[in-house]
Amino acid sequence: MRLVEIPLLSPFTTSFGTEHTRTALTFEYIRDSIHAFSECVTSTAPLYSYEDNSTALHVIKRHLVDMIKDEPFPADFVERSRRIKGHNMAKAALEMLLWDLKAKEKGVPLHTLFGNSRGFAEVGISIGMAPINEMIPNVEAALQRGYKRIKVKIEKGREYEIISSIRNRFPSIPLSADANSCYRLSDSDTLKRLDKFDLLYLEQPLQEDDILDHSRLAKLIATPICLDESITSFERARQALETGAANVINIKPGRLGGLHESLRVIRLAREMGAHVWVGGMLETGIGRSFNVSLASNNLVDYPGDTSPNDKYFERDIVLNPFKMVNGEIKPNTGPGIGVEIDREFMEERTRKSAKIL
Ligand code: OSB
Ligand code: MG
Repeated sequence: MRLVEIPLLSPFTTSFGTEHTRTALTFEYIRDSIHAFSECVTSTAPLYSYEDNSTALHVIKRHLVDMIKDEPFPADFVERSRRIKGHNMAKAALEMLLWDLKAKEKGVPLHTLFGNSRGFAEVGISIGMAPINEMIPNVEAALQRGYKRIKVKIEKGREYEIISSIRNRFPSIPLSADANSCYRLSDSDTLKRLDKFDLLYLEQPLQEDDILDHSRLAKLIATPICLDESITSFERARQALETGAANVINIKPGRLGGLHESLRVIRLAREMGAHVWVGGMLETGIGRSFNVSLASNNLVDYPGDTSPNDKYFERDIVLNPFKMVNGEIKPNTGPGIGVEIDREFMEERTRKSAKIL
């Protein structure tokens, strides 16, 4: 285990706060000549969900790490760890470590293990909040770089200003907004005023645990609803889709406890006529590579938040960052997640490390 701290190129502001650095809990599993890696998507504070780096490390060390001693398949680890309640991000860190291990054992790139690979991911951008005279040039620059969809963060009180300004300046771009759960059902009139801006979807308007009110909101506004924070399992996804709370799902393997559950949700959503895309949590090159592999799956039908590494960091802990060409990123060709670790930089940015198995 290593806790690495990498400065973000620019601060990232959402309705729950501003991030200046990515403090990532990373894992390396070594057996013979194989080195498998993973990254936990938690951060220093429980602002996106209840987990943070400390709770994740605690749960991993105390309750989960022994379950990977015999190198189970990811699906078996998911079964074993089910009796530990919640803590999906902690579980996902080990589940993904096992996926990388299995792919490296076979000597194949991770995305090929999922079946149905398109060979590339379609890429959109998530733009943080800032004064509107900074957000407009950020959108412009993203369009010039070839991003296929622009998502902007909004918060209560600024939604109309942000969306109307961007829509007026760019009348026909694929545009969405992410509220990170800052509204209540009683704000439906405020959200209804966004109907005329033809957003692809409004992401996570209401509380994380509120499928019921999302299904009510969906009937009150014309903009489709995409759920992120709320979708913590296959069953939650089924409930959201059955009740009409969402018809778009942001798939984050960390939030769902791993890639196995993510693939199940992707299949379910598409069978039920909904749309899916792969999100991000400001991951370093390690976590990013898992996301790009998953986003390359043919069933993923909307562009995701898997930007190239240089959107986030001046220098990342990998030597082979992703390049975006025409709004597309290809998964690495090496075995597993295919990242080459920048050992020197990783060492320099390590704040804490320990052998935990
Ligand atoms: O809600 O999708 C989100 C980042 C951190 C936590 C939550 C979210 C995000 C993003 C950025 O939107 C996605 C990315 O570029 O990694
Ligand atoms: Mg989101």
